[in-house]
Amino acid sequence: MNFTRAIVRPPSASFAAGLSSAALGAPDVARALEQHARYVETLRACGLQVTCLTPEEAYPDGTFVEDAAIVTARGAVLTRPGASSRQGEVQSIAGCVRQFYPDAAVIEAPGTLDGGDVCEADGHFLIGISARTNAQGARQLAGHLARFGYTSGILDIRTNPRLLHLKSGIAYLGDGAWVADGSIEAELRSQDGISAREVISPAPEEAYAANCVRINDTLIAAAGYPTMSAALRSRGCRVVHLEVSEFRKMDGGLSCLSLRF
Ligand code: CIR
Repeated sequence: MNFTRAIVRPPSASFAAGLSSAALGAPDVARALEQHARYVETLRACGLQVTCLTPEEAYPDGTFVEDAAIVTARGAVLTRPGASSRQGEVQSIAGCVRQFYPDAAVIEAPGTLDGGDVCEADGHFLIGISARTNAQGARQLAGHLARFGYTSGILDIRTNPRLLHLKSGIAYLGDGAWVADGSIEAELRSQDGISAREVISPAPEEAYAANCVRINDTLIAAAGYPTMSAALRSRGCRVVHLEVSEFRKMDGGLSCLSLRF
């Protein structure tokens, strides 16, 4: 998909009160705002028109906008995040999503779904069942995607302690190339409906760098993971590295910070 737009929301003053299992200490909100500003500049430099929502103190995790909606070339779905503290984020972003997708579908209770568990590869969607996304949510999303004319497949990552979300461990780079954490590579390769002709697997100490984002001809990757950077660069595509240390402290990464469409 060629992206022309993105939706983002800078972190709010309450950012440090969000959910985290990272045990890396509290994030510095001022530094997070700077890192977010560089992220937005990079999206703009990739040619995207960026809609920047107002930070909301009521939702410390609200900067991770990717979890609140699935946006595709053919339609959108507003999610129902698995963490109850995050469910209000959907209402808060719905008006903006509906400006671009007036008919956006919704995930309904008892289904739960986080956008971080959804990875598109050339019109096929991998949906992770995780601590946040349940089977009903995954099934509802698969139904909406089928209506849009897309196919999908489900991966169960509940027993994988390394992954909060599916996209904590995989990223699609295009042309059958993936990044995949070693703990999920075999399962990825065995999925029907995708081509995995090349899989880059980060070294265990660089596992966080698996979460990268392709925006048209540019790959945005986390700064500070040299082996992964070398592997991405060797593919010949343009790679931009961004510091996201403060988002990592809150279990978030590059993909979670935007909705791209
Ligand atoms: C959370 O635990 O929900 C947030 N602190 C981090 C969400 C990161 N989102 C993502 O990976 N898609």
